[in-house]
Amino acid sequence: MTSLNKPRVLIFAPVMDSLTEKLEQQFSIEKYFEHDDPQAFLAKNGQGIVGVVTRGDVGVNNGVLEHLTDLKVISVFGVGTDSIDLKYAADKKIQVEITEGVLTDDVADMALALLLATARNICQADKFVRDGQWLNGGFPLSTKISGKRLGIFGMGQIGQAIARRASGFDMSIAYASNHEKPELPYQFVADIKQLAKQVDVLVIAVSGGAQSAGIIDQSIFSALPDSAIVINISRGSVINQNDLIHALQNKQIAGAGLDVFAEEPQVPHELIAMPNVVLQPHVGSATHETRQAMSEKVLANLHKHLD
Ligand code: 8YV
Repeated sequence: MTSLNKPRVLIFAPVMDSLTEKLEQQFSIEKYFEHDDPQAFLAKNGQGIVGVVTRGDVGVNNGVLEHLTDLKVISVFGVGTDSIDLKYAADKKIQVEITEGVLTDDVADMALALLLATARNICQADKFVRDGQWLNGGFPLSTKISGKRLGIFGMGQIGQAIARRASGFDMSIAYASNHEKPELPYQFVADIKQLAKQVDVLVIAVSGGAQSAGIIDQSIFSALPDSAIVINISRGSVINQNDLIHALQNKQIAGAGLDVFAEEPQVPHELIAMPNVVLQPHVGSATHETRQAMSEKVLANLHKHLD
């Protein structure tokens, strides 16, 4: 196919170089972020663009979509659709495809890594050795995780993968979710506040978006025991970040492990200053293997609708 008759695809947000190269080979590509005035470019050239590629953490806004009158598919590099207006897409008969399934393991692994790192002070202890402090005496005691009570907010694929891993640590598992999944061997607690009252660790694994925005707020932090650890691998928007900072500063909870934040890549200095908080730069799915699988899925999802 010459570039003239290849389907036209807009890359809305930068993706991995290797994926960009494949997109350039297989489609006629426009890069939104490379135009000085991308809206003017789209107003003139948006017609005929049939595919959009974007990232889960970025999505795409309606101001862009309204110029793409021939759009058939938005192929998301990720599983989050919280930054896409799904109703608008459905009304315009635009398919929204995600890289479902392939990042579940990595994100669940990250949840456990954050949990262990936070409870066992892994980052602080690493620094302790590197700084030569061990020569002056031992490192303070940390908190046991095996056998503790885990609460998972959100029992989709990622929540379930976290539960399976935590079972290997002999943790008792309860969850709050839109609805009970009776086929799962975990305790369902209808109310997130009730769940908070009965756990040692709360892991946020629910989808982002309006329906979950700010649900983990002061009322949940007060319900958790003051020894509790909160882990978030889903979206920063689910936690009221100011309430989290307040809860940590006032020792309402013992620590937090966070891969996601309210306004990435901005991380509040209060969180950076706290040694009982482990911070990651939204890398839950960021392994070579998974990003490769995600790339392949992004391409397959485009071809499914455009070939
Ligand atoms: C990715 C994500 O980090 O799946 C999602 O929605 O947020 C992450 O897996 C992101 O989409 C790539 O930048």
